[in-house]
Amino acid sequence: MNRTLVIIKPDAVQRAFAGRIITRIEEKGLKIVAMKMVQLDRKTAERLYEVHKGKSFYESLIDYITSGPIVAMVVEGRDAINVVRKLMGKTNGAEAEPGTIRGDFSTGVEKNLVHGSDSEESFNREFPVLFNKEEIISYRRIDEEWI
Ligand code: DAT
Ligand code: MG
Repeated sequence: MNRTLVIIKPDAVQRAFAGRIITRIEEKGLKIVAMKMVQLDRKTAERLYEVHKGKSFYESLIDYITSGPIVAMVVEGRDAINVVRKLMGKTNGAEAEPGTIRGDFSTGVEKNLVHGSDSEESFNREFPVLFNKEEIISYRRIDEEWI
């Protein structure tokens, strides 16, 4: 079992894909243990994306991620980090496989709908940018023993 931080990015909220993205996570058998809609200020966005500071796309990425509401989630399950990365598809929507979220709904490299932590270390760094520990809810889903 591990946890990952998932963000439904501003383009996905604007294009009304939030529900479909949540559904894919749920139907895969992963469990949402925290969720909220927020609009990031620049300071928070800079913390979230600090590993990209100095890259050519950094300023544009901060403009984009702060441009509208996002839905942030903590998702739990067996190998959740890798499973979510597979559901998302490659960073560039034009290269992402059909059947993945980015492969089905995006052709962009920046406007690519969704974020998922890429490692446990990234999750541990990203999670406190958006959530307090108290916001995680421990509960059993009734289908857990079947997944
Ligand atoms: P991922 O979101 O697949 O983990 P990443 O961590 O390399 O990808 O980059 C973070 C975000 O930055 C990515 O979702 C979109 C943006 N980005 C990455 N590479 C980019 C590029 N070459 N041009 C513009 N935006 C880029
Ligand atoms: Mg990344």
